[in-house]
Amino acid sequence: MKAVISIGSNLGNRHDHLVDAVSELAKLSGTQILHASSIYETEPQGNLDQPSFYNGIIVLDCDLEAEVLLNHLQQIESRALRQRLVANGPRTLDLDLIAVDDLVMHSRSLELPHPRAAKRRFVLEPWFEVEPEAEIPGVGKVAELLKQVSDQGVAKLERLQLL
Ligand code: PH2
Ligand code: MG
Ligand code: MG
Repeated sequence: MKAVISIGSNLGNRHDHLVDAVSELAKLSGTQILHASSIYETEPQGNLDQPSFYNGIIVLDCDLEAEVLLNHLQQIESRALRQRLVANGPRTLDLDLIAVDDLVMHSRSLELPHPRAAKRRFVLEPWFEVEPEAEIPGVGKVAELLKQVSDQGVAKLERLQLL
C-alpha cells in the first residue's frame, strides 16, 4: 500500500527530529520511501501561541496494515521523547497518517484520510511538491485544496533536506 505521512516538529532541534524520524521510517521492514518533500517552516495552526514548525511529507510504499503502521509512528514519536502536555501544543515530533491508498475509515484509533489535512497548508504544500496529481480520497485534488489555504504562512527551506 501507499501511505502519506505528515511530519512536524516545533520543539528542540526541529531539523534533527525530522531527519531522525525519516531514517527510522526508512528502517521499517517491508517499507520503502517513495518521496520525501522539502522541509518547510510553517506558522502554527490551531493553537497560535507556540513556536513555528518545521514540516514535511513522506510517501511510503509499505506492506503493513494501516493500524500497524500507525503503531510504528507512535513508537517513533515516543522515542523522540514526545510529551503530550497540551492538545495541539508544542511537540518534538508529530507523525500523522494522512492517507493510505484510497482508504476511508473511521475507527476509534484511526481516521482516514486525516480529517484536517484538507485545511492545512503545511500538509498540502509539501504533498503537492512530491505528488502534484495527488487527491485526498473522497475530498478532492491537493492542487485545488491548496488554493483555499493561501493565507497560511509556509516557507520552503532550500538549505535543508529530509533525506
Ligand atoms: N500540528 C498541529 C497543530 N498545528 N501547525 C503547523 N504549522 N504544523 C503542524 O505540524 C501542526 C500545527 C497538531 O498536530
Ligand atoms: Mg498533528
Ligand atoms: Mg499527531
